[in-house]
Amino acid sequence: MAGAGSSPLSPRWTAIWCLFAVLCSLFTTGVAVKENDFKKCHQSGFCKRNRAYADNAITLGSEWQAPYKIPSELASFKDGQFQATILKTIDDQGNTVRLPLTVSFLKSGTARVTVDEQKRQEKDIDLRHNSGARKERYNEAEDWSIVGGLDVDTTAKVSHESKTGIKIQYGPDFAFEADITYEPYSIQFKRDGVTQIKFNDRGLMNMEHWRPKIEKPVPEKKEGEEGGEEGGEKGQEEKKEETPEVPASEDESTWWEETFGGNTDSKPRGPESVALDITFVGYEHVYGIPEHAGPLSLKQTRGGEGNYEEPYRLYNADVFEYVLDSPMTLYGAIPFMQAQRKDSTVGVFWLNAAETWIDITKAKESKNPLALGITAKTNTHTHWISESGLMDAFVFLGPTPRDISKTYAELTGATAMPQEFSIGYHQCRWNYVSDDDVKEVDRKMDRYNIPYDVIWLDIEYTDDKKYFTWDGDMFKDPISIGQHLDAHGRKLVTIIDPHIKNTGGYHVSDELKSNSLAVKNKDGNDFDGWCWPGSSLWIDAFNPAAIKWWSSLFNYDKFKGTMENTWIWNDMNEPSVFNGPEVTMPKDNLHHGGWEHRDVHNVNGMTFHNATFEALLSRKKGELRRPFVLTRSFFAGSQRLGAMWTGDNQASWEHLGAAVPMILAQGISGFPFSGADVGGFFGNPELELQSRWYQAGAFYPFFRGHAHIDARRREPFLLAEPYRSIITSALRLRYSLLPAWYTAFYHANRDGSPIIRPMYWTHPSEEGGFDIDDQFFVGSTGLLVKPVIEKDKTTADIYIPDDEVYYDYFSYKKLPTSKGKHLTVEAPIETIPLLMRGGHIFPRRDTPRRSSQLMKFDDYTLVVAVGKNGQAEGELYVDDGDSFDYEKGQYIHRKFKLEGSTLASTDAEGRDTKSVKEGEWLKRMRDVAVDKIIVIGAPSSWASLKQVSIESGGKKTSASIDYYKADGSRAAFAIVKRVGAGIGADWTITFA
Ligand code: NBV
Repeated sequence: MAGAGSSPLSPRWTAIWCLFAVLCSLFTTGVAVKENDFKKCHQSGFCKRNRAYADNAITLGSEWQAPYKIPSELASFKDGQFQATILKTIDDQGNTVRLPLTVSFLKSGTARVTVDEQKRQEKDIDLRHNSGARKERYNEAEDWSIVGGLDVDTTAKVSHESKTGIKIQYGPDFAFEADITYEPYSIQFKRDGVTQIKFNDRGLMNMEHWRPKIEKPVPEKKEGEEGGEEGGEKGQEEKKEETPEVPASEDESTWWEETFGGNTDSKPRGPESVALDITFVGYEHVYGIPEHAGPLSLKQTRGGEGNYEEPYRLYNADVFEYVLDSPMTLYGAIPFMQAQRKDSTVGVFWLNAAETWIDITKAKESKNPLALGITAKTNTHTHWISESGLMDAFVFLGPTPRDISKTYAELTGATAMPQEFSIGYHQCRWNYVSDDDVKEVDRKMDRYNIPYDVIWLDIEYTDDKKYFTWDGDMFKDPISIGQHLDAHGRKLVTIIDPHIKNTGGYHVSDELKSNSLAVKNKDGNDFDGWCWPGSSLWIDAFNPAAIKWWSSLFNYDKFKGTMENTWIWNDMNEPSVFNGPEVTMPKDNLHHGGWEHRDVHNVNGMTFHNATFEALLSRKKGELRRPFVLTRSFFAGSQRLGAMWTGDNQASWEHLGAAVPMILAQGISGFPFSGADVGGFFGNPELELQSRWYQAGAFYPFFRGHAHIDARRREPFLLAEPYRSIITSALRLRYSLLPAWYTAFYHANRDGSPIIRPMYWTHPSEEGGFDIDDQFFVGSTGLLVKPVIEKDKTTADIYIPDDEVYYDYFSYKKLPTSKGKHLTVEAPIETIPLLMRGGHIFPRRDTPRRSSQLMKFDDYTLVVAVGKNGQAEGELYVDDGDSFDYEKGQYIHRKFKLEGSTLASTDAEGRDTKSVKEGEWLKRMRDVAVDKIIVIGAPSSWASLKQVSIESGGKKTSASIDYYKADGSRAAFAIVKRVGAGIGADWTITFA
């Protein structure tokens, strides 16, 4: 019988009904993304205007006069900074607008180019509609994104200066040069005298300056003509006919107001976009600017065969069932692009948090008729267009991908060292429905010996989608879940979304309102929108007071039912607003400090993620542990706060294939702790697909199985054989390689290197690998993975980037590889195509256990893949996986090296580890040893060995060795057992 709280008219029923209605509406249109819910460039006024501006400039060619110039008397260079005023000519009378320019040369060798608008700096503008918005251009993106690397290099020097321009040398050994031309304003960035990157070379720079609206007589409407600009096209084209003399870019119809999907944007500051053309000279490949579902090597966007018609868009959005191979926007945005040619990598970071579009075209440079036989090089032209904010771009001149990753990480920060459990396997679905359900899944995983670390609770655990509460009927005793999981080192993740049910008597909503910490609408009142809980408010995580308050909500005594092994998932933080324009917030909403949502949209998700991260740092006084927070929305810098996943994919082979390029793009864009829903979120994967997905997922930095509420249960133990065993093997493989993964995370944390690495990143000299995005190396382990992503496929063609030797991971076969060629390997359904590159040593833990915590003090196995020169090298990094004690030296970092007949372990940083005062964890690690060493490709001179000698700390011991001769294509290998050498100690093993 329905209780009083669940009568058909109760809020609970209303919410269920609304959820039902939303779900129905999602499904009635079939499974395709509602593409029409999202703008195309021509429906976004500023994108359309800037594309038109570009078309005009390009059509006019040499007749085009870019209106931006620097009078030499307004330019100066001092202490590593060039400062000038760019004058923008705005009419035939020669009137100008002043745009202050700063070019800063940073110690890292990065250059930063910032352009502002003087009138707006001085707040000398009028806002329409009595708006309470700020008058300046948004200049706080750096407060969220940048955490270092801004020190100016005061040694940067002028090498040439004249009335027409200035040349400034900077960077390592002054190998870099910025060549600034005054009229029209443009910059060339050179390395070793060769131009790499050009700003405004094509004259597409456009900074829409503030201007008052001058009311003009509205042309009379013809019958049948629509009012306003619903996405633009129709109204504009007809208007164009009436006023043919107005260039499309000066068409005012999108300046003062824009309507899309029934929502009108009041645009109190009128048009204010910033756009710039950036040319990568001699570069054919560009990568980055996630998040898009498409190839790693970005496509051209101005039409033509195989190209996109639309620019890449960055406007964080909750895109329902996204389409693949598309420049359409997704949940997160990192406006960072790198360009690659043989032996050279350069990059640009466009620091702007507003809606951004990027056009890409490639063109052969016209051939020099005198340079017979020399093929013309390709230039990649990009055109960056943002709706508002500063023009603020960082230029990286490489020359290697590693340099780019490192210098970008210096600015935006590196991947946080993860909670160790978080790189294990996560079991999620929407939803585990009760205490008992969770415990039952946990027991079954154990019954079938399937390792996993975390079980997740989606939105249904709450009472009526009121976060920080529990559905008391289904989750009667949430603490008992935490305790049950803790018994074998497992964790619980609960979802907390940014929309707060707008209802009285709910402490979160009451406090949010009474403290005025919610996002405001354009009139300054709390913005109310529709989301899972129905009518909702959104925490304004830009506000330091809101972060403080949010933090308090996570204290164990406040968020009852949670304990030390509870961690958090932030979803819907684009933010997703069901009844908002493009399923998000109106752009004229207001945030803390008076910034319009328009200015900050792409950083919004990161601010919420940040608030939750901060909250987990302060759950209990005296408890300081690394937070684990998964986010769906992100921006440059989000890597400091946790992991991301690629959102709502589908259980299809195509989506399986799309995941790796997306994860690779994340990695090279500084946010490598990423994964895709394994199995596919929507739909039901067939068994073969699910198995292949687990095999691929075992090599995602973030590895989580997840499923939609309507999808059938598919926990690995439910699967029929052989699939259950296939998936279990994939999971065990992941678990045995956790030490190698953790070491790869360490590298990401230290120098921003990707955790899984595409071919161009590891082999920047090999052009054949530049567009390969379906295989990758794991960190610096030399493990080369090529997931099978096609149905019924039982072979894999792997591109071999060099002439090292490669071994099959499972069979130890020495493969008949050849540099630059594809190698076909057998890949029946039980097998993951996985190779070991010769020359590497990687650590494993081979005892299968139920969770990573239970493996914490297990002994190690070292796998040595002997290189063609008979040598191999590798690393292990390990710490307590939970606290920040590693910052105080509480870690083990070893370097292993096989040279001739000795294998040695030394401190990778040359530290004298004896001087480190050992804490609890390090003390326990004293008893952890290298148990086994497997040497693949072991020299035949070892064949007669029965023993190896081990020397450590002055003590000599020995261990037995078994040697297996080469057998056909299988390489010779040797196994040393019961080595017993301390994992943290210096030792040498002699194979003689
Ligand atoms: O919270 C429910 C889902 C979640 O399972 C999924 O992972 C998110 O991407 N969430 C989106 C909201 C509803 C999606 C249809």
